[in-house]
Amino acid sequence: MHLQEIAKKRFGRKIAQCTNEEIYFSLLEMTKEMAKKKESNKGKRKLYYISAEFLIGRLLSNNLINLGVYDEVRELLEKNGKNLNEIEEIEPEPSLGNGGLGRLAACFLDSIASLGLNGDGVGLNYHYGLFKQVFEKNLQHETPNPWMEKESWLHKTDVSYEIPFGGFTLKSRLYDIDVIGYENRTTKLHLFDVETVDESLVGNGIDFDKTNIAKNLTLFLYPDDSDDNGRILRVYQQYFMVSNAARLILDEAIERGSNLHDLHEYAAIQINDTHPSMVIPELIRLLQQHGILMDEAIDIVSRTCAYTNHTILAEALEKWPMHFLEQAVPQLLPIIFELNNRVVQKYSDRSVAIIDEEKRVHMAHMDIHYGYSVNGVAYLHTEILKNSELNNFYKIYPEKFNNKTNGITFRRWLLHSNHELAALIEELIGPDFKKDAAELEKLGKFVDDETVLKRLLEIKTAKKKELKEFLSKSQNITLDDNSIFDIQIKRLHEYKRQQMNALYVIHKYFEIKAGKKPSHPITVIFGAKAAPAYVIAKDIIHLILCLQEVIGKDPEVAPYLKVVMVENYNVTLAEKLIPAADIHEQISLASKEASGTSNMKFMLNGAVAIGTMDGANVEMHQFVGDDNIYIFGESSEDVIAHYEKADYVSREYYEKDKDIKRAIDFIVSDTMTAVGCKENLKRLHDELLNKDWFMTLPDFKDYTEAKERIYADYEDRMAWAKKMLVNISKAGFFSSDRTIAQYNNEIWKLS
Ligand code: 26Q
Repeated sequence: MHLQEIAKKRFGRKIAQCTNEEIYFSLLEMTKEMAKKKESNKGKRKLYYISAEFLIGRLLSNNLINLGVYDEVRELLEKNGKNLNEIEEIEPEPSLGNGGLGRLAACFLDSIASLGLNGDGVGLNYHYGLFKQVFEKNLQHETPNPWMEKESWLHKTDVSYEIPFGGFTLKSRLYDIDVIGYENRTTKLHLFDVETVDESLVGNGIDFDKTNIAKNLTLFLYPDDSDDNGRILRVYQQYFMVSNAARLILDEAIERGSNLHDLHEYAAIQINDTHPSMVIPELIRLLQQHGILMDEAIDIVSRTCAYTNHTILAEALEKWPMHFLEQAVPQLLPIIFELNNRVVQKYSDRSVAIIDEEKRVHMAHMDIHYGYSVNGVAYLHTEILKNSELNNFYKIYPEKFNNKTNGITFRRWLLHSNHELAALIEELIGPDFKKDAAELEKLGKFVDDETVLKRLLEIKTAKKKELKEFLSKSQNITLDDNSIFDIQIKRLHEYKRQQMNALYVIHKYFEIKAGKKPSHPITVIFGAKAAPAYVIAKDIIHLILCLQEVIGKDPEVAPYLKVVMVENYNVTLAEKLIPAADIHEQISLASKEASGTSNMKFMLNGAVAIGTMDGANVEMHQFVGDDNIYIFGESSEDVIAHYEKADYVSREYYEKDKDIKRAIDFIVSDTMTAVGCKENLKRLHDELLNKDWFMTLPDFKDYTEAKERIYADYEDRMAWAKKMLVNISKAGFFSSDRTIAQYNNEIWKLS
């Protein structure tokens, strides 16, 4: 290691005399150099994971861990009076994703590199990424997040293409980030950018001129998690991404010996949700330009592309109005028409057409007809796709459908975020779990070992204290580390039902006022960004922030119950919150959460879930059994039946259940309107009373009972520690190394 030489050369000083910032830049340079020396896989068939989002988080510590030099660096710095944790804090977090889908793509790259597979990621280099969230007067506001600094993990390359749009072309530029695998090779994250982008276009908050495509194309990530507020700018972004990706794929294939007729032997393309779906017609267009006829071009592309679905919310399945495509990418229209004609001629069922009667193009339909694989992201999710949501397609192509339950990288979510727990595990079962997550099962033999259980509890307490200190310094939040940390962190969406958790808080507030004090104080922690245009989601944030203030100021309740909403929830905060959690909330309306991935991170860190039978919770439940997860609520079958029969009336629950009425009415009480905005609170009150589309009220009673059970069980510390241990020992299945090995064996078949 030559950190000292780099520091000397760059700053003319010894490490001990450098500022933390100077050390950070020296480490950046050192890591980048070490990455360059690592080999990447040069096999024949190469994977291109195309995704509009790669929520990679900070990279320094993970890279040091994966290079195997973390401890060495930490010790060297310590000897020189420096602290690596403080240096980590200097790195800005690239916010190139909204939530689960983007973070999954980042975990997948880590696993692809660590398993030494031949595969790269391809996406866009958003200058401001996702907005930064600021709270003012208990409301969310959005500001830009300028994460790119003069010196960062990005390498400028000499790859550049002319990308044609309706009426103009844009010149692209490729930037690469090295993805360093664990003790293995590297791959690349390719991020395309436009040379003409102009950051001064951004005015108030995150407002900017939406029409100036040359200047705005890669300014922001579309800040929308699953509500279809699609705008034409997003079409421009998507086409820019896939046209660049397609050129890169063809260039690389040709360079490695392909004659393009055999493209599928050189490339596998994974389409991450429908955001990159235009790669299908674009590749066909480019193959035609290389002299390949339509029939064959379609055949080649269909052997190359595979599609992953991440949602069953109908409103989130992208359908672009034809006139958007006509304006932005007219060159694709003849191809999309042809693809649709072939479908319509073959199948009389209109529901499987690509273009519908309202002249909207259904991107997922194109993927399913012209891709060779369609996968869901958890067992239940895939079953719902096959049996209801995409049943008409499943009937045509049963062989294309398969499940790939999501996973997370244990490097970031255990080795990095919880060194203490990783060290204990290593002491108990040796180091093999770092490469083979299934090894965690071996922890099972310690379930009755009191010394081990006590150490688990000590580590949890230490992580709670660490979080307390961090939030106190960074957000001026005071936590009681003797309280139960009950955490819900994820994008704000009605189907994820943060509002149900908030209603429970109100319920508990009344119970405490009535003298029913919990044995342990409870801290309910939220972290969530709402899409700027998603009004009800923002109202729910407002409700939570108002509750935080009301309860915080109430001397009767505050010693027993605290609500905290952390500002600007992101990957870095998740890394600090998850290891500190006692309880995690996975309370989506059954059938709506495709998988969830924070559930896996919490489990791995020894937190216990309260959740519905939804997404990957179903598999977690199967692994840990009834004693180690708190399941409540209606089943996905019942929920789907309610929607089919349209028989749910929220007001009936409000009228017949006194607890529900009391909690809902509190939202518009004088106590609340004294700290909040009456209009917002009233709108949310009306929504719950008259609509409640995601059925919080039918599950409320069951949820309350499950909460009481889980809090009561927390009191028996040894029994609780046993639950923690069982959760950790069963988390191995949720390693993204397992997920990626399955993608490779069953879909990509890389050579
Ligand atoms: C769609 C249309 C227009 C604009 C934006 C969008 C859009 C943007 C982001 C649609 C969806 C997303 C993100 C979806 C997402 O994060 N889904 C989550 O994916 C995770 C990984 O598979 C799952 O664990 C979660 O259950 C799922 O919600």
